[in-house]
Amino acid sequence: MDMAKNYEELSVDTIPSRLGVLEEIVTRIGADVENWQVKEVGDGNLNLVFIVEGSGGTVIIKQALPYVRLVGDSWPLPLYRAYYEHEALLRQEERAPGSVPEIFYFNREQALIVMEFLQPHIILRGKLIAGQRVANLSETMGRFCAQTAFRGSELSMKSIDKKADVGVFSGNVKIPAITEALVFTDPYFDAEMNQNTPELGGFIKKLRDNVALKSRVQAMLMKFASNTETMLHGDLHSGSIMSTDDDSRVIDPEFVQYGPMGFDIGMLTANFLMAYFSQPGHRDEADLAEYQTWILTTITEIFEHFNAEFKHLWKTERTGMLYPKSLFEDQGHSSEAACNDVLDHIMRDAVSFCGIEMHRRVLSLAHNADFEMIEDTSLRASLEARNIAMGVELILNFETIKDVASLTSMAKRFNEGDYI
Ligand code: SR1
Ligand code: MG
Repeated sequence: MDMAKNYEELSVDTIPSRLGVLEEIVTRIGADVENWQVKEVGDGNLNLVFIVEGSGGTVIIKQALPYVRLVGDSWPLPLYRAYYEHEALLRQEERAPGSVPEIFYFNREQALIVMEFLQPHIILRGKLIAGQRVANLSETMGRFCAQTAFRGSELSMKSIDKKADVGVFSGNVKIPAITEALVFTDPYFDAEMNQNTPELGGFIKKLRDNVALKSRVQAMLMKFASNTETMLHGDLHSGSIMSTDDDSRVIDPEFVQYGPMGFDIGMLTANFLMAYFSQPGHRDEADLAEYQTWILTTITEIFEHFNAEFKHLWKTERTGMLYPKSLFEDQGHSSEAACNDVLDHIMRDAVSFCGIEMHRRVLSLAHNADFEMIEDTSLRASLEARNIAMGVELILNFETIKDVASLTSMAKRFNEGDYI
């Protein structure tokens, strides 16, 4: 492990004395360090997160722990992930301006990032569970996915820069290894850390006996591990988005790596679908259908914005070695069909990654609150079963999902089904 020798875990008590000497921080919070109010608010699986409020303002301090917080020090995890997260945030701001929090300070040895306190933003997942709508969400997320996918690829970047960047992030090995195991592998056998709602028992056995399914998931893992199309967020779920009623920002890219363009939008879609399937556990019949429709509309619009932005960038920023204008426009040939092919390829991958993420969040470690908060386990299991069943269909029949309309009508069909 890369445990830096001077690394020291921050605490509510030590933050004022340790960080109150730093100009970059004092200018954001105020020099009256003795009056700083510090709270630890981390509710994620890995890190410490503090809100520090002073007379001059408020900031967020995120510090990586040398182990997985969810599990404890029996699972060590390198601190270097904070370095990659910081590098990812810089690139995301460049590629999708305004989409991530502003960074005020970074310390590699202490694995800490001091950043903008987003207010009154809260984690999107909480809003989806509470049945709240977020205006502009689909536009923000569709554009974020398209801009980071396009501008982080050799459609846009010079090959020499993109290859060097792949090299930069290739050191982030232990973090993708979590995804490789928890997302792509553990759900499909009786892995040690797996958890599931007990009533799903027999249904899961059937899934784990499906050899064609496991094989197809492994093919997607091969793609995830070997393909460097673009820089991914790597963990784009509704807990990695903070929203108000009309503004959303993307946080927490420590799972960054170069990978397939369909990965982020596929993971994101899965998390909206899990919000969709879990709704009967959170609301009455009175507003259930309308809210579920809003979620499906959001998915539809994310893809519409993604496609529109991608096509726009294709026309205006295609400066890399892929699909060069010298081969198309300069020869008097349209590249529109080629762009549509690339979008089809992204859609196919996204659909498969979506199905896999739908499985891991109910079968492996690190479940989603969307389902976990449903106390009645037989209701929870019946809703999770719809989600699992749709995941299987997405993974095995990805080629039949040519557009987002097929995806949302499939979701409606599975939402009516009884699978256990
Ligand atoms: C052990 S880490 C579990 C999960 O938390 C992160 O948010 C990622 O989703 C990871 O898979
Ligand atoms: Mg996270």
